[in-house]
Amino acid sequence: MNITTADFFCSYSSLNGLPSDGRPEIVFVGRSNVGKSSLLNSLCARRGLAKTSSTPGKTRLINYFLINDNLYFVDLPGYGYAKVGQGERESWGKLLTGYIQKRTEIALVVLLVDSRHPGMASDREMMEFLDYCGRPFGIVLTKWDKLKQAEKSKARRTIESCASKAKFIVNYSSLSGSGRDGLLASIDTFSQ
Ligand SMILES: Nc1nc2c(ncn2[C@@H]2O[C@H](COP(=O)(O)OP(=O)(O)OP(=O)(O)O)[C@@H](O)[C@H]2O)c(=O)[nH]1
Ligand SMILES: [Mg+2]
Repeated sequence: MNITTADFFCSYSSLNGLPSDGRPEIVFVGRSNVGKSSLLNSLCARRGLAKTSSTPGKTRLINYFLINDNLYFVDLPGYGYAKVGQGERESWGKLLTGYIQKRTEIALVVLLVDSRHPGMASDREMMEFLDYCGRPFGIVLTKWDKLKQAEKSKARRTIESCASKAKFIVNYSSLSGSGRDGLLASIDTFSQ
């Protein structure tokens, strides 16, 4: 898949009013600060398209990006951020699970897992939930550039042992763009 155009489309704070044009949606989910927005910018080769931050909890809305005029990349708020209040966390949780459960346009969920902490309970729960909802999902191990060689092998073994339902597992560095071609090819397969 070759991305020729990538534009911010719209942000939504609820499931009401999401686009109804039937374009397939590729959704990026994962813990807060795992690198979802950075991955999106790296894939689209557009720095600053999605807002990133070293502080968790940056993305607070459902953000739609129109890709090549024929599909959407969707950037979601992260889960597992302890510092937001309980009420806010619950409302994000409901938005996230409601979106994944109800949105029939979802063609693929890309679940981002921090390669330094593979196999966390919250990520395993998300995999179970995606499977329960019948959503095809693949895994991206983020921040791959931060790992030493021995850690890389260990991270792969750990994620492979707990992600048997994943359609693919890609090691990714948004800094260098390594993993980009492989991930774009996988996305292509699911967005037809
Ligand atoms: N070294 C390295 N840093 C990364 C990579 N991807 C993301 N980061 C950094 O991780 C931090 C969080 O990145 P974001 O893309 O904002 O994470 P997010 O998942 O969108 O976070 P929320 O919107 O808060 O849920 C930023 O400081 C990024 O620069 C990567 O591949 N390598
Ligand atoms: Mg974000």
